[in-house]
Amino acid sequence: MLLDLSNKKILVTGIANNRSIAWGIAQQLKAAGAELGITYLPDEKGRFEAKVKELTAPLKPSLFLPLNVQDQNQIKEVFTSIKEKWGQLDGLVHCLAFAGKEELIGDYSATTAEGFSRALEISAYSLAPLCNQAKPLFSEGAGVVTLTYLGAERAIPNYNVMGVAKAALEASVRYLSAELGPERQVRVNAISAGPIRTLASSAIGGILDMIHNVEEKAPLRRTVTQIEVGNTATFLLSDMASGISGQTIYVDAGYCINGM
Ligand code: IMJ
Repeated sequence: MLLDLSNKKILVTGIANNRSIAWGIAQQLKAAGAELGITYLPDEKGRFEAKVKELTAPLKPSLFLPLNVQDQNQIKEVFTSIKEKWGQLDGLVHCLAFAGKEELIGDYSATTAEGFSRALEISAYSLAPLCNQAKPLFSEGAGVVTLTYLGAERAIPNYNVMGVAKAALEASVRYLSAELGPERQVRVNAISAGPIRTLASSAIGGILDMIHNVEEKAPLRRTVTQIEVGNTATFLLSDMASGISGQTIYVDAGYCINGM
């Protein structure tokens, strides 16, 4: 085994279906020997719960919990369960984002205050309260990984308020890194993934053009897979990455180095 995560207990958020980047991450963490906790977004019909439960069953998660980050009580309950079951936490994987469909098309200047607040609350702010609750449980050398996108630093068509949210998320990674590092060597990093066909991207106009553009122009002349992002997350949560914190690591087939 290239990377050893045995004896590490890691919470993975943001699995919606078998195309989720969080699913690629969970599979690779498990392959490296980690013990997993999985969260799902609770909805009235329990659709995500059933789907995510079936999908993740082969990974034998020792915790399977509802988590809507807009509900502070659910955040608290997740970490109460972790404290009871594990007593500590070695890794936290944050793969949560949401903006209203109408916010992801057309003019950025048309973003409403409510749309802006919701996108930033779910996609950026949520990392802070999760880290805050996890803080007393983090073991020496524990790691936090979140997902970002190039739209945080470049104006990418239609990414709009999500770009602003990802910029806030990347800045949060630096502030959380500064906060969590000193006491117990906890590291916080972001992975900037290239475009992948997922639930979060399939609904978006122009995603296929974006993918074709990457296939033509990225140094590797292809897109990346959820598994490749999963391998990088596994590395970042392993002791092999003990000197890396506060960074945005690009897993994008080299796309972002291009001038045009
Ligand atoms: C999203 C919007 C516009 C352009 C986009 C994307 N490109 C890529 C994405 C070029 C790659 C996917 N991405 C990086 C995201 O962060 C997506 C977040 C997202 C997607 C949806 C779709 C369905 C919905 N709300 C969403 N909120 C966030 O209702």
